[in-house]
Amino acid sequence: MRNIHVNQCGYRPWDKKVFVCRGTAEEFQVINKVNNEIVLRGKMGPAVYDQSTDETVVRGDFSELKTPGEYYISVENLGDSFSFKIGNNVYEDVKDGLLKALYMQRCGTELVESHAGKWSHEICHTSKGVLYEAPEIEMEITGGWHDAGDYGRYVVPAGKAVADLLLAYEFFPEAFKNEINIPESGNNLPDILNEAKYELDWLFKMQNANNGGVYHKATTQFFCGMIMPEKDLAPIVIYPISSPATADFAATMAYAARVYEKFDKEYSRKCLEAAEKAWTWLKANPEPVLFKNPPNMNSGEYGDKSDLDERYWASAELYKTTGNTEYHEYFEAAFKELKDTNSLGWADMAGYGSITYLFTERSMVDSEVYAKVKAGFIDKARALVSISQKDGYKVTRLPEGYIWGSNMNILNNAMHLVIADILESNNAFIETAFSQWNYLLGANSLSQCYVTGYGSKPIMHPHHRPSEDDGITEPVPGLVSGGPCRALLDPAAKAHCGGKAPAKCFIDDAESYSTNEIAIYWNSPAVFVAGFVNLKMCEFKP
Ligand code: G3I
Ligand code: 9MR
Ligand code: ZN
Repeated sequence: MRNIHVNQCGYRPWDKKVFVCRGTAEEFQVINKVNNEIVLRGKMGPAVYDQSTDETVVRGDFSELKTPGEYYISVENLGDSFSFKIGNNVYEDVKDGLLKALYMQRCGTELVESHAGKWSHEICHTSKGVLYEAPEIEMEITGGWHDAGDYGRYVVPAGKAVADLLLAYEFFPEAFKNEINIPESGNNLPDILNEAKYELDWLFKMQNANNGGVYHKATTQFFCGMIMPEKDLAPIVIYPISSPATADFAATMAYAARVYEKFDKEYSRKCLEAAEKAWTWLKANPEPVLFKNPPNMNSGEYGDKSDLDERYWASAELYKTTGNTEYHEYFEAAFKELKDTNSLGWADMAGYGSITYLFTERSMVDSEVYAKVKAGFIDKARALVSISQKDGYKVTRLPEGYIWGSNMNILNNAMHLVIADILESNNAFIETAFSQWNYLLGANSLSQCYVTGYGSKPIMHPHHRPSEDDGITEPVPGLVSGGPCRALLDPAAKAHCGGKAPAKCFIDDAESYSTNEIAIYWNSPAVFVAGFVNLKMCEFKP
């Protein structure tokens, strides 16, 4: 077991470079991997107790070392770290891989070898879906991404995943110039928008053409076994319309209408029309229509307690896109009612509404409301910094924050911090965002790189059906694992993680869906953060 934890994808020459060490020590050495020469000696910081891992840790800072090369860190009595690179482009491959992983989740299409390499597979889920409430009615609903390790397709998490990609593109267009070898590469759209469009094209099909409401999900009745998608032939059921799904849809489509406008006016118009139609349904259904799994079935629920945050987000997007004051009025009223206006989780989407409002042309917004939204956003960023400063690994989560999909929450926090810095420049925001990135890629107490296919100790056994059944040793690359979940919610976690500290309740085992599944909306905030860390020094300061 390693004691010295680094970002296994490396560090850029100009960045602050921090590593974490379990145990106590006074000094560290950075050693050139090629000739084993010591290139830097440094002093460790003070020992701190980390609650989330129940460890005493020390941290070292080797920012001084800027020369590109391959190195490792060595500490007397505690051993060596994995080796890592210093270089300008150390995060480029992982950024492309994180985005490409969404292509690998595509449903209703063959993944051909020229794009998918050895992870190619046949076309899947081509049958029509039947309406849960009226099984005699069939609908064509092929396409979109498989949600996660399962093959369900759910509107709610799709909204978050697409929004993250659109934000990544809007904030960091320079970082997404590479073609990532998907079927559409080389057309007039950047690949990040090509990939998002694959999901948007499916989302259209989930809208009821008559009333504008959006069906919650399209899944088989029960999760299938660990089989390839083309072998999953059970009928696909389209579950009822819900208001969170409809509002997420309205928001996503209204947002897409803006982003695709300059590339394809017709598509943009279609997105806006669908968004407004969904809003019409929401107006006709002012009370929440929340989804709960009916009995005798077990695909993901994506249930919610409230839809106000989703409606708030939808109103922000529709207002920014159309300038129609009806949406502005809704937004202002919802802002007053909401308790949390900053979350970026799949069930708590208000943060997306706030971000959109904060980046709406100043002449369109109400300056008082704007100031309040902004103050709340910045306060949250400060609170995240303060949590991170007390954490041994600089994570922005308290011990109780290691829940199912904790890595998404950590990446969402990094997103929040990056955006907060754009609104109000603050080095602590950027440093803390970087610490979350470092954590994801190995600077954690398990020295685990939580992405498949990258780093020295990548995830090898995600709860991901294709990776389990394709007969290939390496899992599909670029997938973000959910990460530690203290609640031990699956048999493998119960068997292996009992008694462990929260941030250590993780097992790289395909059985452990509560700690080691993958999901499109865990990749998507990673794509955003990867966009940010791929900018050249200071490029992100507007
Ligand atoms: O929010 C509460 C928190 O307040 C509480 O302290 C904590 C204690 O455990 O629980 C938190 O709720 C958890 C919730 O996720 C947070 O988002 C629930 O316990 C936990 O069961 C729930 O897990 C969700 C899981 O589905 C089970 O429903 C995950 O968020 C969600 O990402 C996951 O999604 C699944 C789909 O259903 C099916 N497809 C795969 C996908 C990924 O695993
Ligand atoms: O594979 C399923 C995964 O996507 C879900 O997140 C998880 C919890 O809902 O359930 C997984 O499926 C398991 C099912 O719930 C129980 N039988 C075993 C299934 C896969 O191992
Ligand atoms: Zn499929």
